Amino acid sequence: MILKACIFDLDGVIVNTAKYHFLAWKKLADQLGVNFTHAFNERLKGVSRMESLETILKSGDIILDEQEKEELAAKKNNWFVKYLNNMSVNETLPGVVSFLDDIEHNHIRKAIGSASKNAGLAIRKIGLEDRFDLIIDGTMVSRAKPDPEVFLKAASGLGLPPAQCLVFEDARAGIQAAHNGEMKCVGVGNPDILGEADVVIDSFSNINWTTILTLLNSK
Ligand code: B16
Ligand code: MG
Repeated sequence: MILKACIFDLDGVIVNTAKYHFLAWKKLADQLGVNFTHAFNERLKGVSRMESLETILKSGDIILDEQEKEELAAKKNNWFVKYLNNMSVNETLPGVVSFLDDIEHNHIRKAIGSASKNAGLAIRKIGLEDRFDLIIDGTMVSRAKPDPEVFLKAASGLGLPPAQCLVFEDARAGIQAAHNGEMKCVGVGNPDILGEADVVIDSFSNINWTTILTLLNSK
């Protein structure tokens, strides 16, 4: 099947908003007296805001009602949005812009498939809002990754069958979402964590479309 589009996760693939999610969750976890480490944060990558909060509360054996949970989620989000607003274009991850240029040159279409309800703001802050044909974010889906909804919506928005779309993901839940949607997936990051992906790259530095096709074909 000939690939005609790339669907990019946002956080950890296009921009390192993960460090801001970490700082904001850590602040909340500290207030709740819950131990919060980078290893724990790994489990929240690609996972929705409410599910992330539930995971933190569970690890601290904290039981709250819905309204209290909404308040905590809003608190975390306010901190996170403050970090996003201070972001600049140079926080785009290495090699991303030249990879986008190269796939454009190869007539490959581009979409964002992100769980984040703040995806639009993050993309604007790094000045890439005009580089994507389509953005599907957390405000447009009702089921979180590993459900494939976000990527299937991106494929159908592009007017393509899933098999013609290649997903780029930095989180296990996202790789599983791509596979659940019958799409191939390139893991971006640590191969020890992303071993389920079809191929793994450590970043987009020195990666072009030919490299990706070669890696996929050598599988
Ligand atoms: P928000 P992605 C995900 O973005 C993040 O990886 C995850 O840590 C976050 O909880 C989720 O978005 C929701 O974000 O609170 O901004 O709606 O990796 O799917 O681009
Ligand atoms: Mg991600």
